[in-house]
Amino acid sequence: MRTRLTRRNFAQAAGAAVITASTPILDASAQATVPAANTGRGFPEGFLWGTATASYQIEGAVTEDGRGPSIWDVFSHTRGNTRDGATGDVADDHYHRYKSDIQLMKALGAKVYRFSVAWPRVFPSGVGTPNPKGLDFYDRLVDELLANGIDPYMTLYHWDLPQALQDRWGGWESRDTSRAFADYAGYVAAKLTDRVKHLFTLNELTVIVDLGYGSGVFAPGLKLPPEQLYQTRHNVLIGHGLGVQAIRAQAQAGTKVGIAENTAIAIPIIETPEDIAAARVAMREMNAGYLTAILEGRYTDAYLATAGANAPKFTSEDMKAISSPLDFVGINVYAPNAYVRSIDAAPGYLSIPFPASFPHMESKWLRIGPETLYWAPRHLAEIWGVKDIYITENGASAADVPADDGMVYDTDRIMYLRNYLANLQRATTEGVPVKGYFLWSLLDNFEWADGYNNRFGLYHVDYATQKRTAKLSASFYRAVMAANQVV
Ligand code: GBH
Repeated sequence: MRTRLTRRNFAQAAGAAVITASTPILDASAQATVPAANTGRGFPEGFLWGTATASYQIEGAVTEDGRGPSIWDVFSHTRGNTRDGATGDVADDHYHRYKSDIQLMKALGAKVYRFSVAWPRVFPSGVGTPNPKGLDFYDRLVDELLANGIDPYMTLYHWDLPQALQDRWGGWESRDTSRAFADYAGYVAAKLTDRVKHLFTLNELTVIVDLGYGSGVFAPGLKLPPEQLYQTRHNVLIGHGLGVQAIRAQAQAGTKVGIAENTAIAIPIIETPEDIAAARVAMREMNAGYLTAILEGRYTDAYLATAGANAPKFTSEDMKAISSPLDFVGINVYAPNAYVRSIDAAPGYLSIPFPASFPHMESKWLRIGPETLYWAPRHLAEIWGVKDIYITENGASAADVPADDGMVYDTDRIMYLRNYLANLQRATTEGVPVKGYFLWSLLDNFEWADGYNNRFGLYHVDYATQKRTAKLSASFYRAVMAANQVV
C-alpha cells in the first residue's frame, strides 16, 4: 500500500512548521535559497549547467509537416514491444509546446540545452530530397533558445532512424546507412552551425547496436547472430567517423564536434593504486567495441580474440575515419557496470558480481552508484587524455506519484542527484576537465520500451492534459545551478 503524501504530513514528518499552500517550495521560478559562497563544494567558474532531451521521447507530432516514419514509430506500434503499448505519437507534444518548454528551462536558470534532431523530419526517407519544414522546426527551436539565453547543444542521432533505411538496407547492418548518416549530418551542420556551436554525432552506440540488433528489446528489434552483430557495430562506428568528417567539411568555422556515449563504467573496489589501475584496464576493455576504438583507432587484441571468426571486416582507412579527432567527449552516466579489483592472473582485474540487495531507482537497471560520476570522467582523462568532457546525461527515474496537493515530493531523486553531483564535484576539484552537465531530463517523457511509467523529469507531465508541474528536484537543481555548487 502506498501512503499518499500531503503537504501537511510532509511538513510534519520533517518536523517543520506546516507548509501552507502559498509556500513556494515547489515553484521553480520562485527565489531559490542559495547557500553562502563556496563552501568547498563548488564547481569551476563557467561550469555549464543544463538539461537534456531527445526528439522521439518528447516531440510527438509524428506525421506533421512531412516527417517520415522512424524505426521507433514502427517498433512501438508493434504489439508487445513497449510497456502498455506506449508510443511516441504524442509524447510531451513538445513540437507544439517548445516555446513554453523553453520558459521552463529559463525558470530553472539553465544555460545550456541538449536536444536531438529527428532525422526523418529532415529527410523523410533517410536520403534524397530534404524536407524544409522538418528543418524549420529546429531552426525555430534554436532561435527561441538563443533568445532566452540558452546555448543549444545538438545531437544528430538519438535512435530515430528513418524507417525507409531499415526497409531498404537493413539499417545499420549496411554501410550505406553510415554514408547516409554522414550526408544528413553534413546537411544539418551546414544549415544550423551559424548558431549551434556544439554537435554530437550519435547517442549511445551500445544501445543502438546491442539493444537494437542484439537483444532486440529496442528498435528495430532484431537479434542478429554474432558475425552480423560485429559488422553492424563496426558500421555504426563508421557512421560516427564519417559524420564527424562531414560536419567538419560543412560546418561554420569554430563548430565543435563530439559524441554522446554510454560508456560501461568500472569502479575500483578500494582506492589503492592497484585497484585503480585494474579499473582502467577493465574500463578500456569493456568499451573496446566503441569508445576505445574511437579514441585509439584500433580494436584491442582481446576484443578481436573474443570475436574470433566473427570479427568485423575492416580496413585501416576505416579505423582512421572512426578515430577522426574530436573536440570533446560526452558521456551519459547512470549506473556502475562493474566494481573491480586487481588480481595477478590475466586480464589483471576481477569483476565482483552485484549482490541482489544492490539499490536501484524505479528503472531496475538504474543501480545507484554515485561514484560512477567521479570515475567515468577520471578514467576518460587518465586512459585517453581527453581534455574536454561533458556529462551529456545523468538522472534518475522514480514513480513520482503526485501527493494529494498535486505536488511531487521526489526526495529519492534529490538524494540520487546530490550524491552523484558530489562525486562530479570531487572530479572537477581534482582537475578532471569536465566542462558541463546535462541533467536527464527536463520533462517526464517516452522512456522507450518502458513507456511512460519510469519518469525522469524535473517537471512532472500529466499526459492526459500535458500539464507540467515542477517537482521538488527542480527547486534543488535550480539552487545547484544558481550557486554553482552542491547544495
Ligand atoms: C539513456 O540511456 C538514453 O540516452 C535516454 O534516451 C534515456 O531516456 C535515458 O538514458 C534513461 O534511460 O531494457 O533492461 O535491456 C541510458 C542507458 C541503456 C539504460 C539501455 C537502459 C535498457 C536496459 N540505457 N538500458 S534493458
